[in-house]
Amino acid sequence: MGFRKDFLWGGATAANQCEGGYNEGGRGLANVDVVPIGEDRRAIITGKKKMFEFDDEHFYPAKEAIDMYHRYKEDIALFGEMGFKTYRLSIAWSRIFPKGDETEPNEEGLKFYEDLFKECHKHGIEPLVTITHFDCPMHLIKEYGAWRNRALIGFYENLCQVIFRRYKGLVKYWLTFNEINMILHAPFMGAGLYFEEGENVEQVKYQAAHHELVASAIATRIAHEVDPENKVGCMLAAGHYYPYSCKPEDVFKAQQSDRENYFFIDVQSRGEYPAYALKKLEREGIDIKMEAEDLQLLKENTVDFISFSYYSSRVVSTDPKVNEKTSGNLFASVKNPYLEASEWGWQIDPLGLRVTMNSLYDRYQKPLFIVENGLGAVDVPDENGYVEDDYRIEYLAEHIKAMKDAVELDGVDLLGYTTWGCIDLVSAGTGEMKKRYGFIYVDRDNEGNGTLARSKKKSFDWYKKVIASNGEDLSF
Ligand code: BGP
Repeated sequence: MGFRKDFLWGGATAANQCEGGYNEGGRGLANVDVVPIGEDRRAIITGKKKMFEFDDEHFYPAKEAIDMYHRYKEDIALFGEMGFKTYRLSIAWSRIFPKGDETEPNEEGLKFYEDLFKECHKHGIEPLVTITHFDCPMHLIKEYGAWRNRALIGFYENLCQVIFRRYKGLVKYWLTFNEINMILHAPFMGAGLYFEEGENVEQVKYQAAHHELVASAIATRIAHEVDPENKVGCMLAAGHYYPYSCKPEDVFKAQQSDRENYFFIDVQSRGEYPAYALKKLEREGIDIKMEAEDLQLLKENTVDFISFSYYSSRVVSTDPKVNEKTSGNLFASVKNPYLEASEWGWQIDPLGLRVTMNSLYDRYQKPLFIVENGLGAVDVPDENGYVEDDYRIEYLAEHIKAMKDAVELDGVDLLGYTTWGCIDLVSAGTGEMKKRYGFIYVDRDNEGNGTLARSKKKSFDWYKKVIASNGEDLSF
């Protein structure tokens, strides 16, 4: 009973939110670099406001982030001390191909990740690598219009050819696109899409999504060709939709809303466009241009496992009077009156994790991997940088209990669990440092002040114990 013996406990980060070193080692500029903190951020990440370069009025937190580019050895040692079995990180595309369309990769970038993966293995940690976590080289955005252009498939394929070969034997778990459904909610941050005046936004998003889906299938094919040991997963920003009431219209709306997100995973896992999606595209006049080989590529190269992020469930209603909204992971949702919320308004629903796991497992019948979950909170460190973060421990313990129920009582096959932001890092949604998720505190504030020193929070030792007991001991 309990979690599998080889359960992959660990934590997750993304290159742009922790590395910094944005112009070092030959790295090129990417969309994720030019999204500032502040009130313009939302318009920029959704592709409504153009920001293709740095300007003097804004602060860009990803430039330096938490400087993991220079400090990864120290950080990985701390992950090792907690007993991590896996560490989820992403490759910055523009470190390997600074502009994105070169034929030869940048050796310095390749070497950086090779050293980092070796460092992980030194501590008995299996890397879990996201090939793209929101990043797209700026040159591909300016010259090609990012993922709206089919040429991106070829550039992504080059990236995959290079990294699968170079890291053979060092990496075996891969995710093709982080939160692939984010293209609908944050198209500039998620896929480099900026919309020109008068452009059919839905048409562009779904065409770009098709390109990503084909690219994901090609990546899966190459990964399996290069090393049959490779395991490739898709990655969904998950969170089951609840109907606000049992009114049939609400229930139907909840099902429709889930499908907006499942669409991507249906293609990546089942290998074809689902009937409901084809009907929707037809109804809305969205015409996706495909090449002859696309459907076969999708069919023949489905993913090995389903990974997802989970922070909260979501709620929909058809009643205009039920309109109190809540924030959460860039998805609009009606406020759930039964749930508490984090300081950022994200509602807390551990049982929703079990519901979400069951929905995904019922639908795909493939192993699941929870690759993001956690509580973004304000931490107040003492003079030694120690934080008594009982609120975070409580959040994680409740979610681990729920996932254990899904495994033990419902029979869901779960490969692992990596908490989001295992070390404090820059928030994707807001650009803040103040919104912290880590077991490790990083001395840096929203304005970029601080020594960048690392210190352990109370949750550090707690998680260490959780891992050592394979999820049996959640006490604190
Ligand atoms: C997910 C992203 C992560 C991460 C997380 C938390 O959508 O994959 O990159 O940041 O959400 O969100 P935030 O940073 O906005 O709190």
